Amino acid sequence: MSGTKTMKSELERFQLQHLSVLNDYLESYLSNLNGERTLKDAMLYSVSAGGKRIRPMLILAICCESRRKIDKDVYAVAASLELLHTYSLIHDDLPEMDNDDLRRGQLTNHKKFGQAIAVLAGDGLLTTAFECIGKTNLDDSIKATLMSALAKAAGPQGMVSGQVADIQGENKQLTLAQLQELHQRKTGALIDYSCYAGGVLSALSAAQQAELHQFAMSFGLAFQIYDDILDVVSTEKQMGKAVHKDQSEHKNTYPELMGLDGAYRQLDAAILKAQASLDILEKMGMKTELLSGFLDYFARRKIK
Ligand code: GRG
Repeated sequence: MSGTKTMKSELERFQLQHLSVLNDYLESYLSNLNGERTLKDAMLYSVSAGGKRIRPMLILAICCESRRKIDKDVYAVAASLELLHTYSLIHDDLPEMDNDDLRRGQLTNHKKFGQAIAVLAGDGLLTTAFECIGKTNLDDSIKATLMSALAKAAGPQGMVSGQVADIQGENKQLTLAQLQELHQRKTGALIDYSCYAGGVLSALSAAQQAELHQFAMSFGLAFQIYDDILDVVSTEKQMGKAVHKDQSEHKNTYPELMGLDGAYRQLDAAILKAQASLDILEKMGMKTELLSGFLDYFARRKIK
């Protein structure tokens, strides 16, 4: 394997190549919908507000590492995931949920458009995500596989249940096992779907998919722990959203449960586990430089 610096620049080069195409795809897809102007504006507002695009980039990266051509259908599947993820952020920010004013460095959707339109913009993004997959030229069996997996990851067996567990867990001390289960659903399920979808599009073997799933679980866990840590150690300007909320709202987080040092240790362990899965995938014939570069996302982990 090459050194971290090369791996990172490889991912940066990859992002440079694909990010603007993905963003153009998202904007033109939403702009061309035959719907109410205000609704489309609200959907476009949050999708175009920035965002790291980690989930769609995982799909594109897995296709590239598996030597699957990144064509319009791959962009469509990647874009559909970003549409759905953006819905979850809009609804998460609502007063009845996390009640946030800022997201991606801009006013949250309901602050800009009002609560009713924000709920409907989220509904619109969630539903059109599936239409976006349906419109591809992929085989019907692949479309059905992707749609079922996305519905499972995002719905009551995944993210929605995670969100419910999060709300019901407020002001209660969860055990580490309960916290892990909550995070696996709320954050991990969509990251797992990203890897699965990349694998389906690339026609990976069952063994490769199984190891990619292990990578996704570790990466998703690291992602959530890091998000919890950033809430403690970073500023609103750095994050583009309110910080230090978890403690004041008695949320269940890694730093709350085991202190900042304990959270950093868990983060390091999850990163090592993710890298170990990549080493196995490499032995199975997949390239892994780009996926390894995703682990550099946690490079700021020594901020204290
Ligand atoms: C409303 C059903 C429903 C679910 C909401 C996504 C979510 C579930 C809640 C967001 C709360 C949160 C901060 C979760 C931690 C990890 C996470 C999903 C962060 C946001 O994702 P990023 O960092 O955001 O990829 P960007 O803006 O870069 O896309």
